[in-house]
Amino acid sequence: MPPKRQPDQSAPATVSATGVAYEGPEKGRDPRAQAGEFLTTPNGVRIPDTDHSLKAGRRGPVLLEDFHLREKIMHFDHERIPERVVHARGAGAHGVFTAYGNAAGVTRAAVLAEEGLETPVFVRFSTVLGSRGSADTVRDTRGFATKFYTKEGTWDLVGNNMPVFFIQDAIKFPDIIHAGKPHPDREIPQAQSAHDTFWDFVSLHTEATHHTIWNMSDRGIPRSYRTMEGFGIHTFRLVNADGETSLVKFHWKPKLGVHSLIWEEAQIAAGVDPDFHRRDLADAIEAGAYPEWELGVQVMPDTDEETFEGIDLLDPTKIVPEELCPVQRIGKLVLTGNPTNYFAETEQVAFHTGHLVPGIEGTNDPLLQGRNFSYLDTQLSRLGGPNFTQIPINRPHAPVNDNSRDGFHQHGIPEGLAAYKPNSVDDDSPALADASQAAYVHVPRKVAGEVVRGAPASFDDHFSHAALFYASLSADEQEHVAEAYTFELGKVYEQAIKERTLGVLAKIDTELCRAVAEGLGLPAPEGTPVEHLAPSPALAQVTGASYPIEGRLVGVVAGPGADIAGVTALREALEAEGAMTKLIAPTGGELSDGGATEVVERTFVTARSVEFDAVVVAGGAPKEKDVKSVVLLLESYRQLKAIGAWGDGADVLTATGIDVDGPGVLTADSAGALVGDLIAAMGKHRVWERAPLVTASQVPPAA
Ligand code: HDE
Repeated sequence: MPPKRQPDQSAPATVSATGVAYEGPEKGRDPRAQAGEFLTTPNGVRIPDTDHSLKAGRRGPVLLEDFHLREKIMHFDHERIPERVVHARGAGAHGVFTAYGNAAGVTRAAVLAEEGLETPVFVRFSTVLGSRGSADTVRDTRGFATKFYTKEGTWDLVGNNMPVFFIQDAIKFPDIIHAGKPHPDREIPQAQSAHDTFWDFVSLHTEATHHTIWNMSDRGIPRSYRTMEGFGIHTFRLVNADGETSLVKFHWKPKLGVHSLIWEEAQIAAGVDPDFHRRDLADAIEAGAYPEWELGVQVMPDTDEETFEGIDLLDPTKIVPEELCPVQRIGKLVLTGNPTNYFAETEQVAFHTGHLVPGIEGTNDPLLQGRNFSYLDTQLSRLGGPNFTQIPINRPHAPVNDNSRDGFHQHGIPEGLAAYKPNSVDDDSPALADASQAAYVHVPRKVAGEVVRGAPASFDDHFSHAALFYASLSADEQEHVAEAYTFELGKVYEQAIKERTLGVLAKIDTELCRAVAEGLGLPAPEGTPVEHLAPSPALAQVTGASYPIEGRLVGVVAGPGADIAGVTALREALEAEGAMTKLIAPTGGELSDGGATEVVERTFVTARSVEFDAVVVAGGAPKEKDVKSVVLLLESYRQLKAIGAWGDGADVLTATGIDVDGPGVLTADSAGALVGDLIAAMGKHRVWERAPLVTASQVPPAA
């Protein structure tokens, strides 16, 4: 038992951070929220006037004794904390993870092994390169970090939406990040990889090739955080109740499928809605379209070589194709709640690869080993001291009894005298647990070898998995990869960097190299493609499969005189599928056709194609061509969205220049007759058949 307080000892009263009794939400209010009806100082003194400083006379100097002025300004001056060095831009959500129980054979961790066990979680999605205020939709890797508040302690799975990383050893992290961040002289470009230093580094440091081609693929511009896969990247070691170990890779599989933006959308959204992904996540949760993923594991034998089918499991630039080792689904994550306060939760959450629970261990992957140092270290400067696990969003949901004391922002009031072990004055409390009492006992591992700065020979293969990835993509996706390289390298000034990168592409795929070289106006080096494993269909995302349309957004163009009853019918039918609509009209207000009334949520001024997954023109919509609605429709058509119209709404499409018989252009007599086809088309995410008609490729076709 923990030591008891001595009879002569008192401690501060148990009041919350905002001065009210800490005994759980009272009358529906959280005691940590601001309390009382009056404006006060941080010490609870009520304030009669917060608009004027205390002065010696109305025209006189301000007095130093104005404690309200000084407290107010002092706090404001210190509102910002250092942003994350990487992954500064993010969005978070609360949720629940439920274990299926089928992982009990491979791990003793209750969070994964105990059938039906529900564990609360907080997830933070992020971009990597940009600052806190940068745009969501830039081409970049996305972070996918999950904090599981398990009953055996906190477990963080700090992953990305891509299964590999730029570097094989943590010691290179400052190099890749310095190369990717804005140039140090002018601090541009923000949140971009399309600049000289990034391509300089990745073309010289060719172990980055595999991660770079993922960034250049559609995975670099996700449609939504809800439509991304997640990966633990490193190989982890799971330990079961009998002490048996396996090597595993973690995967998050989104219920809605893996979908991306089109590059044009990503660029427009960065301007017209820089909060695109943040808004999408929050709106979906608010609408009850709770984002869902299944957690999967690839389970591989724990052998001395730490390889699987010849693939080095300690090399974070390599994948294990799902066709060679299937992903077994072991639990479900559902995000059910938006944060109440961005700073308190999403900004202050602190993840750490060393936050592990019994049954889950790391491996000797040199990237993971370095991360285990970095994440603790960074919180010291970011969160101002060693007590960051006491911040509400970081608090474990398991009892804590460590012998750590003091430090900045200590919120605990530890009792007893002996913050050391062994002790006799507090009966040797706290006790040590053994494995049967859920202690974290590391699996004994042999470590031997010479002290060297070096890597195993298998780490020298920098190209075969990049080539495997490219060969596994659909034709549409391959074209996007060629366009992305052409765009990014087109922004590079130094010719030598472009040429060196073409040399890298020549090793991946001859046609890819040719297309990019032609787009850049440079000669293509001779193709020297490396051998690779058989293509892995699981890596492609344009597959023809259909997915639920939960959280998708349909723009409905209407105006005075339109069929508003039809708009209502369409909205209700889509809402029944978990999708949402926004009514677009020339001006704001409400539209009514005598019976039904609908609120206009976007005007021709505020609507833009990128916001919508499909655009539908209502019967009776205005026929005079407003240039902004023409842009909306033409952009949506070019971005391969489903386009629909009912009644004489089809005339608006025709007047805009959209062929009503073209692929993915749906017309019907009434809204009700349109909805089925619309849902089916949106379930495919894009009208890929339209691509050859509209996507003016930056890359010239093969001669
Ligand atoms: Fe991170 N990384 N990282 N990283 N990382 C951080 O931690 C670091 C790496 C990832 O939403 C930092 O709290 C090093 C791989 C995510 O709060 C920092 C290395 C992967 C997040 C840090 C890596 C990641 C971070 C910055 C090379 C995918 C955001 C602030 C060894 C598996 C977490 C912070 C959040 C954040 C260091 C490489 C994912 C500086 C040294 C590989 C999702 O500690």
